[in-house]
Amino acid sequence: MAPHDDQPQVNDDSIASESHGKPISNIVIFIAMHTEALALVNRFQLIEDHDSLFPEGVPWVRYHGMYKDLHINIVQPGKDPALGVDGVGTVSASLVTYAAIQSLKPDLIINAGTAGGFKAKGAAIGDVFLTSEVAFHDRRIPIPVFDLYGVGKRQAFSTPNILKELNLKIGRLSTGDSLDMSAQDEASITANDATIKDMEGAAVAYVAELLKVPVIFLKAVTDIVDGEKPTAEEFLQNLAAVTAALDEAVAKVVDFINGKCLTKL
Ligand code: FMC
Repeated sequence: MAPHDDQPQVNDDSIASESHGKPISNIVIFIAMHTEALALVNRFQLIEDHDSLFPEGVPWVRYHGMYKDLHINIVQPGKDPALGVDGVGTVSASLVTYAAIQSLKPDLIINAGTAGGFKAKGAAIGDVFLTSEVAFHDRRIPIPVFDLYGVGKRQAFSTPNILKELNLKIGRLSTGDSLDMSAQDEASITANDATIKDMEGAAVAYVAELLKVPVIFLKAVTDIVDGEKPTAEEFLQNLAAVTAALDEAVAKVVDFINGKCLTKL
């Protein structure tokens, strides 16, 4: 793991500065897949919102409720209307994150989900990573400055105390709209110095930055990208067990957040 990943980042003062001094009261947890969210919905005893804040007819889902002193909202893209599968990927992640921030005005966003991990960078199945930095690996625009726009590197909100107290791993996350990895993706992921790869993180970071809401990422490793097994097979095989590890980690983070202000994370 690169040593710079362990250095606490300085958080952007423009982000929700007015809420830095008071305890966090309202959080949005964006989770792409229903399987990944189910245990958390049950654990926090959240109820599905039927009088939706979202535009009529969209499949987006919100579960909400009070847990200790926190209003918790879990938001999801829901099922694709035509195909009935979870709306994974960057397009729906940005839309749902945007709509959730607009209507719920959260103090903090957590993007929780699964990811592929690179064993060469220290990842193993079931590890839960907190992310220091996110970037895209499939937005190649080889024109000066557009190239940097495409990569879209962004810092996660710095949470040195969560990292220390909860004994999580830390690494950089690279996001693209494919589960598999082309040779070009691989080169970009290496350039991004990423330990894990997913299909939503950098998109959620983009929207959070636009709307000035701090965001953190909790990603549990379902498959080893630089391993022997085919990704899709390994992902499906480990999804249930790894989701349980993700659930534990999110619950610990939520317990840690309760009663604290952003600067204490
Ligand atoms: N590559 C990209 N995404 C994922 C992954 C991998 N090796 N393993 N798990 C994921 C995540 C993505 O973020 C999606 O939400 C879902 O799981 C796979 O469709």
